[in-house]
Amino acid sequence: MSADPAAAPPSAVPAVSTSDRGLTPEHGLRLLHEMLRIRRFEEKCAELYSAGKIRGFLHLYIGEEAVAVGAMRALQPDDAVVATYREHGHALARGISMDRIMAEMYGKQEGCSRGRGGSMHVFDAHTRLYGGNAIVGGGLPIAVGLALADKLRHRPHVTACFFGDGAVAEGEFHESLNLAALWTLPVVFLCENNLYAMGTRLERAQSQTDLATKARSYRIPADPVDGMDVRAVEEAARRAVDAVRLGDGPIFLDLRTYRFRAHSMFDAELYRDKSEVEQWKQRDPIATLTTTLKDRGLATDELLAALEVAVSDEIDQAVQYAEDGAWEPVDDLLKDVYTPAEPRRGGPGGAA
Ligand SMILES: Cc1ncc(C[n+]2csc(CCOP(=O)(O)OP(=O)(O)O)c2C)c(N)n1
Repeated sequence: MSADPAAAPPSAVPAVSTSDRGLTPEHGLRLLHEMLRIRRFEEKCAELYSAGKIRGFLHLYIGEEAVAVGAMRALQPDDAVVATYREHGHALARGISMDRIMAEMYGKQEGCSRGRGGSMHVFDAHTRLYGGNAIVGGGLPIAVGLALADKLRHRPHVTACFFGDGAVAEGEFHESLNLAALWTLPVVFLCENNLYAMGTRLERAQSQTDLATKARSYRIPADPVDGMDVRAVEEAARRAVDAVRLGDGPIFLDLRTYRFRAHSMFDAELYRDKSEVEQWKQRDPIATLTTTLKDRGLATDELLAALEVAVSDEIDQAVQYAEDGAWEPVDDLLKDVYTPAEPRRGGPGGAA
């Protein structure tokens, strides 16, 4: 693999680094717990996929946990979230129960999308998590629409829009950033820049690989952030969310991260060297935070072991919940597919 600047681990980028700032044990352990829940949940999902319990597509977020966990901490319960098909972590960090997410993975009707969405379409109106979207870039106009609605109704909410670096190649990205800036909409654009769109490396598809520059061309303030450092993400997201809530328009964060696993369960990973993956694993956000907590005497081995046990118990319970769940009855399959027909205005076949 070439030694271009984009290939360097994010220690080379001007990141907001917070690792030496005041970190309480409660806060640190909470961040670690959230990231561990995502990591172990997805490891279990990979296992269940091989066992044929989870079917369809499965895209793992392993390696990128600091982004969802750090960013989600900056949001209020009434804020809106839009994510991609790699969204299990966002759903967990947003507070949707692991039981309902696992049931969704199984396709059971107890799932948060009633089993109709599966891995790529985790949705929960209650927490304002508006998906999960299989279409690359598809979440961006939805986020702009949500923010427009909030603005028109004078609601003080922010929309957090997560998307991958691959989405910047889509027209929707440009249309969305343009309108969000033009109409001063309350959106935080969170680009999960893991350098690859499936097997296509950023610089193979983009003439401008500095994504913040793209955002700035729409007069949107934009910064790169170390996406492997959960505290840096949290701090950058908090600053962005607070500023956006004041009403000055959107902000863009280029979160430099890396996925440790394949793009999906069908990917031989012929486009990147194992050594590159290993290099990024040195910056594993979970290992990094664990070391910080231990070095500063904020967590003991016993405490960390107890955290693992708690996560493992939660996963066991979620799997049981999904196993015990029900399939949607065949008679209901067309329910909610179409809206009920309304009588035509102007009589049969008449014009409106
Ligand atoms: C509009 C559209 N084009 C192509 C695809 C096929 N596709 C699925 S995932 C993907 C790569 C997207 O990469 P990125 O946005 O960087 O997100 P990541 O998978 O790295 O999280 C592509 C091209 C799609 N789902 N939607």
